Amino acid sequence: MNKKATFITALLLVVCVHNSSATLGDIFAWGVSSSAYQSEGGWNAEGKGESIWDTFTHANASKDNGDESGEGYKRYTEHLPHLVELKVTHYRFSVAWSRVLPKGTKGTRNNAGIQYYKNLVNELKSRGIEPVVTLYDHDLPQALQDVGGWKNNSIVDVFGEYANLMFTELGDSVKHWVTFNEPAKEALAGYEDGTFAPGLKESANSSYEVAHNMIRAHVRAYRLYQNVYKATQKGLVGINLNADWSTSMNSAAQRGMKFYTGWFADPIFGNGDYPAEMKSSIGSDRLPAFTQAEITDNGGSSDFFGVTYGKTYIVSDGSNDQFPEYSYANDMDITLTESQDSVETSLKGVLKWLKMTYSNPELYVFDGGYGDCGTLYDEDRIQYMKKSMVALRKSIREDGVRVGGYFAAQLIDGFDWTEGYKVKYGLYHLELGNKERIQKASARYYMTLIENKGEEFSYPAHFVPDIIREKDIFLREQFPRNFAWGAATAAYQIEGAYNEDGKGPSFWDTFANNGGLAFQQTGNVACDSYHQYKRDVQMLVELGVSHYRFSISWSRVLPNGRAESLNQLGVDYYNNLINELRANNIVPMATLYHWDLPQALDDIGGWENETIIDYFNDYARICFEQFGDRVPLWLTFNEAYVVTWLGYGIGIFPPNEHKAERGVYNVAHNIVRSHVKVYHLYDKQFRQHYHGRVGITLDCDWKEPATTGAMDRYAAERALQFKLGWFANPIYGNGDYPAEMKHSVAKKSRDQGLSKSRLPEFTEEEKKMNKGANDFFGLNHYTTQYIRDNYDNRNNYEGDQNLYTKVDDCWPGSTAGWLKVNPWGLRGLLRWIRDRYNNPPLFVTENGVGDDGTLHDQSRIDYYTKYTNEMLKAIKWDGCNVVGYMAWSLMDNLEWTSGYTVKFGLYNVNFTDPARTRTPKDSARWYSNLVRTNGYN
Ligand code: GBE
Repeated sequence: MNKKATFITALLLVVCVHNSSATLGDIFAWGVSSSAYQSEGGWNAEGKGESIWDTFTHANASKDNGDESGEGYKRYTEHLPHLVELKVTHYRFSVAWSRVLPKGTKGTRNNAGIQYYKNLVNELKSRGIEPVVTLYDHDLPQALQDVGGWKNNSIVDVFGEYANLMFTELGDSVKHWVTFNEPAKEALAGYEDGTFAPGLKESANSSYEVAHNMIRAHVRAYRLYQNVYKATQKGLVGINLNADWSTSMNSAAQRGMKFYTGWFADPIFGNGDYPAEMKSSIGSDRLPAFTQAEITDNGGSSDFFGVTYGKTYIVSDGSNDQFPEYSYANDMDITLTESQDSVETSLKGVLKWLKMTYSNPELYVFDGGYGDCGTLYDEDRIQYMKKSMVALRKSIREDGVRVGGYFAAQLIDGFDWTEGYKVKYGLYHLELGNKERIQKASARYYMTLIENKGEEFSYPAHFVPDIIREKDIFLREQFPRNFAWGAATAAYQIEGAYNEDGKGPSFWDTFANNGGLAFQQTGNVACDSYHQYKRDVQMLVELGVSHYRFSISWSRVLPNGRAESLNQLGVDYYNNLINELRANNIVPMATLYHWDLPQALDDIGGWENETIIDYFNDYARICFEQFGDRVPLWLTFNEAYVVTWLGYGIGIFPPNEHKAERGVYNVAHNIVRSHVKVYHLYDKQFRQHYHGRVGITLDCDWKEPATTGAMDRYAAERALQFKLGWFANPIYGNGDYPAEMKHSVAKKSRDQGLSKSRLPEFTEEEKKMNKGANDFFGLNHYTTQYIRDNYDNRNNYEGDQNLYTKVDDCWPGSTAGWLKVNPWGLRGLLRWIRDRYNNPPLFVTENGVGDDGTLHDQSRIDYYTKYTNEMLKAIKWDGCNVVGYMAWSLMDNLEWTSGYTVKFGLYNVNFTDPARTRTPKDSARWYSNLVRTNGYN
């Protein structure tokens, strides 16, 4: 090897070593961004003047506005813990010009507004966080707009005065200034297509004028700082520009880069003038010209290059007359289609292009942000940030780009300019009602990223729980052989014949006939299944299911609820139904109590009166005697929680009692004891003859902690214990109420000054009887909520839990207001039951979704597909002992207080037709296929 070659090798080595050893941590500012109009609210608080965004949003009352937004103005100190938690080194916020100068000009100073930003800066500094202050983020004072805004040349002076004020007031503490945020966006959206304030639909001519003055205003502020403040304050002044990328850098793409980014960047970072591509295409009559002095002044008028990177496009030359005359698109003359390339490509491409085009400026990377519907477990945003990091590392190490900092967008969900509150960008969720902030998974990712100084790290489970991470995997496997597929109904919802053949009234008959249901509807006829049970069974045959879950109407069998009133015609009805099922090889699963208490028993106190335990036992005995030879699966109760809480707590269901403090606990106590007694009755007297099995159906939504923090995890556990464990822990657990529940109610009771807990106690004997009083677990499941720890000062069943409950903004709704679609919740709940109750054999006894009854019910097919697939994951991956699944419901029916307005059926029922004709929906065909194939191939 000759000397020269060695020298070159050594040189290369030095260069390589230098690049690969560049650690992101050494050189990085790690920040997060926000912007005034998007987050401050307080739009007219303490002397703030109106901005063009106030005017623009107020012009259309039906649109969202930033009036209150996250109440950042009032609650800015609440940002601080988030910033500290993230361990950001820098926080970038923008000043609302009209908050410090209400009418924009220096004579209109508002001390309260100035003080607000001073306080914010001081609070940041005291926590070691450097402020990065943007002077202008789209919110021009309206008073300035009234005299022409950015089109009036005098705005350059006025902006200079505003900048001067901010440098004077805050400059001692602020080392990074950004004059403008994304000016190209405003020039185009505000003046040509009108989607941004001031909402003008003029032409590109206006956009060019506006941009011209923005550039001059930037230069004015920059030079002012250099001349007056730099020596003492020693800060940096830059600008933040947009940049998109294209899949290949052909001449059209190059023109596109110059039109969008170069428009501002060539004057400020390049030769001081507009790009040649723009000048030649637009022409001097439409593109304003800089004077020679301005060109000189423009060049080099920025200490750093802030860039908001966007998307990657496939770019080609535009075709003739594709765009309107005098439009920016026509001037630029390119055709864009969005490419599937990831942000990794766009960011790396953009940074390298900026380096090459503008002589290697120091770049501040302002994440464009990832907009979504606002889920708390925002894995997609994490993936987006992760890819950005890959690009950043490569840009620094392979392309030698100088990066001074990375800023995630945004700190908190807020007002998105064009999308209002529909699209969210925050690392922290903003609860629109109470303005609470909730840490999202992306915040956990970002704080870990900062901790690792931008290096790759393995992805800990605590960012996003595995059930959520695996939600988009579709499992193509079979259900176990002999898996029980069925459909479910309930007596009051389908039978009708409410006073026929000797049937006595239940308290739902009374409630409905007193006008308690929507539109004064009743179950008097319902689906007329009392007369059409053969058609019902035919539908089950069409579906190909092996099981039918129906309920027995207590007051049809025992009109006054008591054994003495046995009604043979009622017994005959169920015999007929059961025989018809058996004749068609369908296994009957009978629920003894699906909410329809005989009115006569309600008259003596219903479930509050413990004599009910014996009445229920007599009723159960009669059912076992009459039907037990042909019914192998029994459920004592449907949804003990609903019977208790809706009937006796919030009183929206009969008997409409409001006894949330104590009564509900007694009702639940009687229900558990009723179930246990009936279980032992069957066990002792019927099992040896009939070999059937007895369980109870409990309903529970999944309760996901809103964050993975310990307090929220305890809170979610508490929520599950209070709702499901209340009944399940005695029957499937240790025989007693859950420890969490006993503790919590006892404490609240003590705080209230009571000598004894409001929660009743089981005797030791009862606990022994409770424990194991089941042959299987019946679970109704529909939806999910997030849970946060939150002190609740009410002394009642809800207050005892100390929770804050919310749903995810991304979960689709349904016609049932309470039912948000969240399939992975089922898997979470099945695993929880597996862990808490020793993996009992479990039937999902109800699951389904409500709509308006359409025959083409794709949303129901989607719901069933995803929920059953999560159930399959629970079986295959988690070992949950799920043995069957009953779709709710076989047919549209009386949806309790909602009447016939919400439809859950696989079959449509025509309720205006006296014949109550049933028609299969698309979901019925879909379900029969699932049942036939027993899984997903
Ligand atoms: C089941 O309950 C029932 O067992 C079944 O009979 C019913 O048809 C099916 O779900 C569909 O709802 O004012 O709208 O918020 C909420 C599921 C009422 C649990 C809805 C009662 C959920 C309990 C009243 N809830 N339901 S509101």
